[in-house]
Amino acid sequence: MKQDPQNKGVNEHSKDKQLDEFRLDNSGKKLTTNQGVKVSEDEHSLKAGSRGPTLMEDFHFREKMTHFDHERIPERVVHARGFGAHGYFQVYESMEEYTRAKFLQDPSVKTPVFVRFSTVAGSRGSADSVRDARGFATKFYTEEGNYDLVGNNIPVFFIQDAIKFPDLVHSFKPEPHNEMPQASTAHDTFWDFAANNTESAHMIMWTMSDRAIPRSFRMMEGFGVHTFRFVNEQGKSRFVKFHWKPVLGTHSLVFDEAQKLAGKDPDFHRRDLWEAIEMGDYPEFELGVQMIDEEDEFSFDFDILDPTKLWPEEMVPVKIIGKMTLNRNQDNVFAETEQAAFHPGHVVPGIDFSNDPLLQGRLFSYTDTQLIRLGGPNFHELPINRPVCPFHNNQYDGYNRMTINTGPVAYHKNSLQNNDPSPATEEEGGYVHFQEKVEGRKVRQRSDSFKDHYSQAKMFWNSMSEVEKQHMIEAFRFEVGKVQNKDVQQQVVDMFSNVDAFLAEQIALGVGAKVPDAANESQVTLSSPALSQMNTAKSPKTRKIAILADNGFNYAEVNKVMEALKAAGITPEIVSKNLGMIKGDGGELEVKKTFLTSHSVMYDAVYVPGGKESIEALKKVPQAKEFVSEAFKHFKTIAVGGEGAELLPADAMKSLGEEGAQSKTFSKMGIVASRSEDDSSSFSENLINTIAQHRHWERVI
Ligand code: HDD
Repeated sequence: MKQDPQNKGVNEHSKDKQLDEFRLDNSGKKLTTNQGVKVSEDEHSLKAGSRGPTLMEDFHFREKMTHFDHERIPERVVHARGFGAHGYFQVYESMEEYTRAKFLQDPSVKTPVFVRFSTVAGSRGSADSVRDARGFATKFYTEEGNYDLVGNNIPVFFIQDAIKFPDLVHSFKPEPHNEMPQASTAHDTFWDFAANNTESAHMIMWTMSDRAIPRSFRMMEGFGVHTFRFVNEQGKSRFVKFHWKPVLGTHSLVFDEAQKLAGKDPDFHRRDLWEAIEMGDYPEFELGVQMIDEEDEFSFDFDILDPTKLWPEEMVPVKIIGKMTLNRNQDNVFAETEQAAFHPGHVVPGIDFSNDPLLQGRLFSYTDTQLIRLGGPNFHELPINRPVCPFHNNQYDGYNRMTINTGPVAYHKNSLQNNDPSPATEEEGGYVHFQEKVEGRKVRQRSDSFKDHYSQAKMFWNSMSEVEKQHMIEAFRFEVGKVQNKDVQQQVVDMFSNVDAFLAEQIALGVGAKVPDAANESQVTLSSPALSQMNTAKSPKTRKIAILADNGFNYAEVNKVMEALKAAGITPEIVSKNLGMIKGDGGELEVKKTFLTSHSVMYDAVYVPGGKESIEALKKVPQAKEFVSEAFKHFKTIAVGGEGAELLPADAMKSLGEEGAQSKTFSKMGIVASRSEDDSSSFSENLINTIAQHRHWERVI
């Protein structure tokens, strides 16, 4: 690969270094106006007498108030609520055979990235844990310019043509007459849209699945959704789909938990991301690509340009090509997360577009939306959006222009400046669009090959485990159950009878609709094991466990278990009635949260250590019992040491049966118990392995 000497040297720190030029630290500084004049007083406006009117000449008051009055910018029309983090991307081995993109060539290069995760439907202040797709937008600051991979955690989309995007969004946003409901598709207009635009069936299957309630941004997949192109140095093109695979595996909340979290901690996902990075548990995602040769464009029973279709991984394997590590929290959410402007049209040489009609429309929409949101055409100059390589062109002026372009020439071609800035040849790194041959009549039509709306929806259903299917049925019943219009409910049930008769019947029973004719269901038997979260990677790392204790707890036991948990990368937190220190026999520990400031839904597991006095105290606190029973209900790991078993809810004892009541030590259905002193190391080991399982669906609830 030829290197452009001008741009050489992009590394992991390039963006951070650039951002540093814009950082402003107020500590130890005197207060000034925006003009730099020191302010002598900031408590009182300038008045004619201490009880008199405020004077117009008070420039400090005027400036302070005016700035405040203009502090808000429009939130994103979709994906308004989001949170970002910095990091870097590194390719595992050169992808030269497939693409000329320089950031995919050299395994020693760390390309800086900024990622913004988001929900789609809710306003900027809405809750993190709602049922929704999640945005997963990555800006790679490469030596050849910014490359944005603007994807979701779901590999398909609701619609096939961008012209329907405003309709889709109007249907899922709060209804215009009463602005309800917030951040939810559980209302008439969305399901009316769905039933009348049946191409949405496949993505709805995903949004009704556990994928739409992720445990963490760190534990969800990302997908570029569309088919793009890789183009190599020789000009050979291949169709490509992009995947992000979380190293920690893909895990979800349960719906009841997600709903409670929306109230208990609306910032659950951003807090989780922030804290993980602060603690050095850097989120990692591997980048995968699926590639299809040009010659095989028509070899599949779906159209590869149709964004409502995925390429089953078992059919087109995902080649893992590199890893992204998020290792730095942002300094200022407005300046970075809020002002970040992503665009699927921000590509670099070696990455090109396909004719997917959804992608084609997106290529218009993203710049257009930044013009209103960020107030003009110079948003590329905002620190977070600046490329780390130089940029030169004749696009001058406009609101908030920051560069000072020198000289009289702002046009091409010119002789006054030797034609500079001059276009680069392909060899010099100039972007040359792939020369796809296209011909056709101007028509407002969709290809017949986009007409199958149900086969992959059925494949998704076939791929789910029984537990996942049950969750989907409940999600459908919840969402469609909130629809007021009976007709719409029936239409939805009828629509999904084209997917699966049992699913449609279950929705119908739940919402009191007519059970449709089973004859319509899709006959597809294909399944894709990669779609089930049951088959994901499992790890105890970065999980959080609450330790419920009070004075008199078994210090030796807790200490030993805590050490083992920490060594396994699990974060234990003591939860008790009051903050401060609690005393055990042999030592004391600090309480991090109380039953008021925390809740079972904020943890992956709960552990109640032994200690007679401690357990007696906990038994008197209703929230302590609720903590454990909620953990049981949400299929989480529960550990009890010694007398701690007395806090196990009746349901747990019932499902444990005889064994639970009798044996001293066991690990069953996600409940780990130790009633003897001498088995504490196997207890810790069992506990760690049990936490790694994420949830324990074998429990009867
Ligand atoms: Fe979009 C934002 C992802 C279809 C128009 N979109 C936005 C964001 C993500 C996506 C992750 C937030 C970026 C950020 O964090 O700032 N959008 C998708 C995916 C789609 C998709 C994966 C389908 C495959 N989007 C789509 C279509 C259109 C848009 C068809 C319009 C034709 N999307 C927008 C937008 C937004 C946006 C209105 C709102 C804020 C922004 O762009 O910057 O232009």
